[in-house]
Amino acid sequence: MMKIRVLPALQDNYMYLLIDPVTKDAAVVDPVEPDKVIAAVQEEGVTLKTILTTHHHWDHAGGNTNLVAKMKSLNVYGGDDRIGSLTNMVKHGDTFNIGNLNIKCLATPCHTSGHICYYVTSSADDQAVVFTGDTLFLGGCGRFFEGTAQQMYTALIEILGKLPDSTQVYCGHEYTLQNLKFGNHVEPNNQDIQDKISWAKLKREESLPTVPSTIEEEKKINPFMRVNHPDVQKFAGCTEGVATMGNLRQVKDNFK
Ligand code: GBP
Ligand code: ZN
Repeated sequence: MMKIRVLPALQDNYMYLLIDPVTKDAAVVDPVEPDKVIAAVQEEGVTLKTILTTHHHWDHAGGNTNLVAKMKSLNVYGGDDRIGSLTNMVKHGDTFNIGNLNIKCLATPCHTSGHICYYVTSSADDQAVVFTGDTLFLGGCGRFFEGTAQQMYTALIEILGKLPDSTQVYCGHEYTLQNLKFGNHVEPNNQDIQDKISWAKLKREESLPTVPSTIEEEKKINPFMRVNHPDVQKFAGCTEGVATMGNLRQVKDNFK
């Protein structure tokens, strides 16, 4: 049992309020606009105890210091000492609780060297979600600012790709339509991508978020999670996954 409020911020960022409905304890992921977070916390009648920071980029971590000043005694988790007001430096495999919710830190260096994804499970049922920041987007992945194709391969295929298929994916930006357009360029015969484009267009016309997806769905529609698929390798002109990852990222960096 857990509740997640999607809080759109800036141009296309997402902040998330994560609530344990039993204890009313809450955490917020990447609170770049503190006033919107405080309004949601008041509406929900919950106690905000924790900030979960995915990475140090200002559009994710840039609200930490202001929110800490306004709310006091917040624990600020993250995996990079460039994160403002950090109190709890975490590493791969670290776990802690928000009320009855269990959080597991997954280190996914590449977009930035200190990037952390947060995998959340509830002890009351088998619901699981993952907050993926700028590592995994719906239908895409983050640029490799501070890492390599091997590192993104490890993140997407070996770590996130091995979470249960039903895990819900909440990412850091609304890039879904641009990503799917690239996916369709890579795999013009992938019907799942075409169906998701139609669905995402309807959502965005109503100004609704396209999050969450699931790990199962990403494996069907996200070219960066499909680098071991023959069609994707053929597009990339490669015969194995890591080189395919590198090629796809290079092509996407220049894709309009
Ligand atoms: C778009 O709008 O479609 N392609 C984007 C352009 C994450 S934000 C913006 C863009 O490059 N976004 C970044 C990204 O990784 N996109 C994936 C992709 O293009 O496929 N950011 O705000 C970006 O990380 C940032 C902040 C970067 C501080 C560097 C610093 Br330093
Ligand atoms: Zn970023």
